[in-house]
Amino acid sequence: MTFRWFGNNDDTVTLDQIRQIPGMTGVVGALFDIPVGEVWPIDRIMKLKDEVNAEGLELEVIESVNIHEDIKLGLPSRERYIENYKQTLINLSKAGVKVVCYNFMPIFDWTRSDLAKKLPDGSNALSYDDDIVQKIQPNKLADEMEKNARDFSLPGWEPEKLERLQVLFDQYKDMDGEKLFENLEYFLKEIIPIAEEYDIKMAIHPDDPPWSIFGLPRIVTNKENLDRIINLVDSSYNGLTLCSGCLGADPKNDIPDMIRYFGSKGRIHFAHVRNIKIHEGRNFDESSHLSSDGSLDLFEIMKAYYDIDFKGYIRPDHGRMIWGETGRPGYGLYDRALGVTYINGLWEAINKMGKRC
Ligand code: DNO
Repeated sequence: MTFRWFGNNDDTVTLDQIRQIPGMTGVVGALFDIPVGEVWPIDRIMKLKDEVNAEGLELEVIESVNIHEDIKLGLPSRERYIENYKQTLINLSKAGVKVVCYNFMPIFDWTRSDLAKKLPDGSNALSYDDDIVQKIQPNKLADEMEKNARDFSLPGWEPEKLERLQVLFDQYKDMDGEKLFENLEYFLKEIIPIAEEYDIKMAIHPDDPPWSIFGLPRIVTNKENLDRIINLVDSSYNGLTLCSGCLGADPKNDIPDMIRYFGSKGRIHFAHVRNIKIHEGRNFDESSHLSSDGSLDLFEIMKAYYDIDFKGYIRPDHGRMIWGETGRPGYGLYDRALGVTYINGLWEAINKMGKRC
């Protein structure tokens, strides 16, 4: 069981608090200040590892080593960024990292229309309203996300990228899903041999939300495409971060079925477990983890992980802000800690009651 942590200078949650969450064994971290595309220096990685280890926690999962846009665009300059990526993987392996989560979303990472929507119980949560997102100018949405991020820089929404939005949109003008698949294949064919050699499992994160926004293609969206991705390079090192909340935003995605399917192939290396409440159309709020609060059945999800005898890393995903907590949107302490306890409770009950099917 792991918990995402943004580092001493950029998180309201401390390692000390994290290790007091029952059942917690590790932190999911990253070097957030290294510009996308540059090599992560070994001494910085070791420093982070030492900090985490000093609190009795492991640092075996990195989320994310982000992919430079030139790789997604398939530009000739991708070669340099791919070489840097390989070196980063080698450096991470020297620090004992086992899984690297990454995504392949053009320009934008996860997208929400409201970072603090007030829910009926007085808590607030991340929320997505497709009518707003599809109508707003991308730079306006980016400005609003930045403004509402409470002075935290949101991963995937790096200011240097947002400054170049127009240029990036022009570069993506002729990009479609097929070309993006080709560029992902090129990247994986370069990276996976290194991942194998250095024993680092690559775990692609689904697109959030799992459909096209602002006319940009998105391909990590459903079972068929995930299957295609793991077959681009047929290696167990080419695997998935199975994020229930991202994929679950599309009701056509049957999450327990996907867990069984990809899990039985040994391709799920990292499980993100969270719930969402889907409203009309493509609108949803991030609810608490509890099944009855959202649209996903967390019992069925954990049962599927049990059935595949899941041995990978898991973390609660985003949480609401509750009990007056303020902090990084989606990443407060309390609701995520409740999520951990609930996930662990489900697991214990399933384990003690259960027979695998
Ligand atoms: C948002 C996260 C994403 C995720 C990346 C993985 O909170 O789920 O930013 O870390 O997409 O590369």
